[in-house]
Amino acid sequence: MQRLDVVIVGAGFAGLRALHTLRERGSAVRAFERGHDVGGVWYWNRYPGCRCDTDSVEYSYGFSEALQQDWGWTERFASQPEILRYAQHVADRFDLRRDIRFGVSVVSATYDDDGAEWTVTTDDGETTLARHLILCVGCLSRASIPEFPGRDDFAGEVHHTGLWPENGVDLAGKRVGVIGTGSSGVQAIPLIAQEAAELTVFQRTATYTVPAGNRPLDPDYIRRIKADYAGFRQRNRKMAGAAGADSFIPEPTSVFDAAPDEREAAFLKRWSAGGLAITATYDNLRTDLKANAFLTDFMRRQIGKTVADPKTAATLTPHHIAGCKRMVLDTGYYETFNRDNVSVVDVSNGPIEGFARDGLVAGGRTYPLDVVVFATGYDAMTGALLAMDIRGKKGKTLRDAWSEGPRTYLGVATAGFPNLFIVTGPGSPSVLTNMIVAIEQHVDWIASCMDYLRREQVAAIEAETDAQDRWVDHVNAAADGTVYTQCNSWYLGANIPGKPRVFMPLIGFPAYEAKCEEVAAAHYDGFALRRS
Ligand code: NA7
Repeated sequence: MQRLDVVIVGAGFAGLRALHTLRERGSAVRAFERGHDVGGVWYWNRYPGCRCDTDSVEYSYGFSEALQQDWGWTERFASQPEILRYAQHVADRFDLRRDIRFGVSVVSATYDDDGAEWTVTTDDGETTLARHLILCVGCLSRASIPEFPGRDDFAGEVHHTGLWPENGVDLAGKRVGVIGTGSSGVQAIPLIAQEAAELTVFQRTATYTVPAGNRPLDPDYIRRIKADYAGFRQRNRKMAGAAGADSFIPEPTSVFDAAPDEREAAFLKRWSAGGLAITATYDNLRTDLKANAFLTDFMRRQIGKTVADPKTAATLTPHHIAGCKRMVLDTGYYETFNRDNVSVVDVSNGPIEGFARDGLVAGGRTYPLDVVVFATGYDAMTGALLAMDIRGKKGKTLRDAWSEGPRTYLGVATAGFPNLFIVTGPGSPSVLTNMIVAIEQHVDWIASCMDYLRREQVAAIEAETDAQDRWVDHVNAAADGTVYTQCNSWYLGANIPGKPRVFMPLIGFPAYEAKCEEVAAAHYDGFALRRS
């Protein structure tokens, strides 16, 4: 049995960064990854049209000046193949693969209080001992596939966007059904429509989507960024979403003070520029519901301008307020519904009942299909963590500790589970920010914490229950009254039957980073430290 300083679960962007940083600082580290290569969500999400909705020059690591100077992004929003190539390049460049075991899943991790170490077991039966366990399993990595009856009887193919076959799916000449109109569905639908004979979109909730305005990157723009990449990263780090320093700066007026034509022009300018910066046109759109009503109204009106059939346009128009579910970026989404081979079925009132041998049944009607695509999302933020049997002090399971929703201190640690760190865990800004920035901030904080523990000869570090309770209250208070709590979303766990309704990410990135620094400077205030 191998004994290490650190076991990392996952070799996506978080796992790679943690492996590199901790190894550089002298720890014996090993990562376990269920995929057969690095990349995490970008390894698994191979569906047509998959791309990032954060600008590629920002959705990349900032820790190595040589890396950011050498790497060249080709598009404003990078596609999945390009992002995967980037992850592979990072793994090769920093020689990370030699400390990663691919194709194995961690099934359990058990903490031994006396020895202050974790025993980690993988699905091939191997066990590893480690002082620290770092969970880098991703916020949106545990696919959610509704259990519709009759699936085994269905004669056609079934795929989930997040588990897309590596060699693709041949959709030519087929009748395809897509269930779900979140980011994955909205990205895939225009491309599937071009390939399939017929496409039927099963929509439970209409989505707000903004034209991405994707384009090849201008070499002058790249040169400007690279001339001071560190400064660009620094400016982004001061933004609420840790991104958009060049594009998210709000208008200097409150939305209430802007005249109607000024407001319309401001929204239109950002709509035409593409990207999610429209949500930051005025700085109170996400926090003030009355202010948000202006954005909601603007976005609803854009749909009818593109979709030719008024009935289809009405079906595609959301009823909830803009930004309360995660906003989506698209390329040609609404235009797709003007094609003759595409139709949308509203299943909000007549839900999908199950599979028939030759298709899907919804609202009492059978829709004949050859391929069904589940674009039904993820058991977000906690799904991949709770899929493992994690046992802390006195054998308590993480599942029990979080039975009423996740409880963490700073989103990075949880009481009862010493020496366990979660990268971008629930209670941290994570999915409400540029994920790469959130990952790097967490990994650097954890690495400094481990240096401190070594220096001070601390065997075990554990979040204190009081500090954790205050933190959970803080996360809830930050979300109260904002647009995010006004509808059912995966932020709240509402997409998974039986999941506790708790707003999981923390709103407020720059302040969060300062708070983490403050905790570290105060000798890890809120954590109990047990000396060796
Ligand atoms: P999302 O955003 O969770 O979207 C899932 C979609 O699937 C959404 O439209 C759901 O409708 C729909 N859904 C889920 N279950 C059903 C059932 N049973 N019947 C009909 N429709 C259903 O997942 P994505 O993969 O698109 O995106 C995840 C994130 O990845 C995204 O936010 C980006 O951050 C990247 P609902 O809205 O729940 O009514």
